[in-house]
Amino acid sequence: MNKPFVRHLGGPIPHRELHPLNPIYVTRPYLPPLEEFLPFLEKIWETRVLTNNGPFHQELESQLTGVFDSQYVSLTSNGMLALTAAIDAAKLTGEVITTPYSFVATTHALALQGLEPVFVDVRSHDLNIDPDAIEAAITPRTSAIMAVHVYGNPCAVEAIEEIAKRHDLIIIYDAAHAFGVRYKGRSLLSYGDFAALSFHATKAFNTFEGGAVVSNSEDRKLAVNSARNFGIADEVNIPSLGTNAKMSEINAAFGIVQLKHFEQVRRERRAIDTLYREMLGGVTGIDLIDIPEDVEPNYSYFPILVNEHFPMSRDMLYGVLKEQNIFSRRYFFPLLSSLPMYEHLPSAALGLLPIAERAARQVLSLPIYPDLSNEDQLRICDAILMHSR
Ligand code: T4K
Repeated sequence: MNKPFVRHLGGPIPHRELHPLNPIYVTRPYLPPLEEFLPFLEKIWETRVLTNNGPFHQELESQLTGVFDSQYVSLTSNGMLALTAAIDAAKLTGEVITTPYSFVATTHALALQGLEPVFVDVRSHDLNIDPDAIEAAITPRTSAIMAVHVYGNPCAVEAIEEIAKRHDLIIIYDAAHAFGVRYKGRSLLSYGDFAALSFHATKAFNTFEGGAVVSNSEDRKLAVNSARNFGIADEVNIPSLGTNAKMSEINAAFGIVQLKHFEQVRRERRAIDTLYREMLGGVTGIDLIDIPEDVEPNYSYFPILVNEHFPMSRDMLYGVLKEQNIFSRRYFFPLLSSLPMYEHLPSAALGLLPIAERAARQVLSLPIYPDLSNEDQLRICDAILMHSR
């Protein structure tokens, strides 16, 4: 028998041409009141400083040092180039141990720099890279560990640090999902040699497009700054290769405004996370990822795992939701190790990464964003509960 579900759509449904119910996307970017941003635009028009380490860029970098508990913050134009600049600054060679369970940017950033990703499995309780599997994959060619704080949940940072120390490896965290996350009272971004963030429109903190690298020393920050600015040292000295990964003044100014709203955004996301947990926790066939007690999350994603005890497959549920104009996403499917450019790697062989393979088959990320209405959230839960046992 179906579980009881909440009926919330009383009254006439407004006429729409394409679909009777409004579309609900996996996320919608938070935008601050436009009038807060306009004075920043006026200032840019006045000074004509558009990019190249301008005043808003410097201001946002400085404000973020407080948020990230690190003095060494370098803004970038997006998360992919934050990863690239970190890899470049770390001067990696050979093999890098990484997770197959992430967005494609993680592995592409390595491969595009001529590095060989070595995939290892994840832990079942948080889908982050398994430290025991890292240790087993180290070879004389390994130069680094590229771990991902998936959905903003902290990796096993202490264990990873201990392994890296023992084997003299660099740690780069892909922290694209981890803006504002705190672990044991400290910013999660302050762990590792480098942490690369994304400020993309779909993230908990957005600057339209944008990103940052947090490093753990002045030298590393300078190396990142050089990597994001063509490898230029000064007007006549260009000692290294580099790309253009600079953040513009418009994006930086927008970030300054957004930062004022971040705690409010976090609170609104938390309320949505709480309601999902109340309504979907305990449903047969659906597993949730628990938030550990020593973590202050940013609630940027709400993944559910649809296991074999649910009456329909994950893909069927995805389709059912879509028919009701609810656009969940399969973050992260397909598994990166199954992509055509990686499937030939020895570490990518089918069956070697069982936990990640299973998660990629089961995961569905549900809509979560500050102005997701209560009514819409109940509509999503109803649509799922209607099909549960
Ligand atoms: N590492 C990790 C672990 C990452 O997850 C990402 C990015 C990166 C690195 C690289 O960071 P960036 O270089 O992107 O800064 C999205 C994002 O484009 C991507 O940033 C993100 N991860 C990834 C997980 O998700 P798509 O292709 O799923 O996005 P899209 O365009 O389908 O957007 C999803 C929904 O969001 C739409 O259905 C509607 C809504 N949306 C989206 C955009 C862009 C809006 O309402 N407004 C918008 O402007 O990849």
